[in-house]
Amino acid sequence: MDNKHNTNRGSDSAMLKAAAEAAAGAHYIAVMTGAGVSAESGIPTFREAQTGLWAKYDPVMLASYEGFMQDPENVWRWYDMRRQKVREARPNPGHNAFASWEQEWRRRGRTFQLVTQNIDDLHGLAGSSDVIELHGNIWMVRSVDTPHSKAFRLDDCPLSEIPPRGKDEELLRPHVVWFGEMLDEKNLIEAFRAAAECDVMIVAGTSSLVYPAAAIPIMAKREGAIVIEVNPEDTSLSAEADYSLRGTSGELLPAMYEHAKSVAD
Ligand code: BJW
Repeated sequence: MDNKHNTNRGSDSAMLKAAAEAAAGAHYIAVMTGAGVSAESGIPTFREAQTGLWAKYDPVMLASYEGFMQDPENVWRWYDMRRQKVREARPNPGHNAFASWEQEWRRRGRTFQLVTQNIDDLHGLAGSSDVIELHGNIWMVRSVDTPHSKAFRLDDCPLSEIPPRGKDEELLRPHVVWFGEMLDEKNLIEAFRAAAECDVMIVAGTSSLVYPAAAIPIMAKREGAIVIEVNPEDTSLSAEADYSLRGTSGELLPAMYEHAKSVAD
């Protein structure tokens, strides 16, 4: 596909309407979200210079198996803090727009598939019913020692023991994907399938720096989909996207959804 829309970077309402009209014609919309979509719910992102988690904490120590095995208590204290923030958080208008969009597209007999890198479950809480969680879920845990151990939900928040242990006193770890770890194969296949089959992919609130998630919109584009990015900042995807809308997801996604709904046939 050519890059004819690629000069469409910015925040004016004509551009937003053009992107919404492209989405309105889609029989299959796929979505990829990242930490920025939850920023307006009070959850910090990772890579923002002042406020991002990686500005304050070392990713190798907190988001790798090696860091966890070196100091499980330290890693669990960090996850316990984040679990408490997530527990207090509520979905924002960006999450709500995607939930309404899914419902509306299904009502019209069309397909809407949401893929997220977020572990906070806020899309589910907003009402999205079919969410592929590429990097896991902050409420799920599993035994660190037993390969392929079954994950289960741990609601205790704040945690009453750090690090938490299972029934047989085994050490538990968050059921999330750390650097150097494989993503769940079934989730990854489904996400790439959505990229191959969709007509439009909306990419919101991600720096598009972390792989393999960042390859999913690129694949959608190569397979002929129109890619719409929503982000206040330029990212490594912006040059590839057909429309790169500058603004927050809480502000732009409801407006884009409302316009797409009003013009969809
Ligand atoms: C707003 C906003 C508002 C703000 N509205 N927007 C190929 C090439 C290069 C490297 C690799 C590669 N393949 C693998 C790698 C290595 C690595 C990787 O990608 N490293 C890069 C950093 C270079 N990948 C992996 O290790 C992955 N595993 C893997 O590939 O396995 C195979 C393998 C194994 C062994 C060897 C080799 C290969 C696993 C990656 C797991 C990532 N895990 C984390 C932690 C999850 C658990 C947790 O949360 O605790 O996932 S790291 C962190 O980054 C988290 C996020 O999901 C992920 C992405 O971040 P995201 O969502 O994009 O957030 P930010 O902060 O980066 O961006 C926020 C954006 O929002 C910004 O753009 C803002 O502007 C915007 N924003 N407010 C809208 N209101």
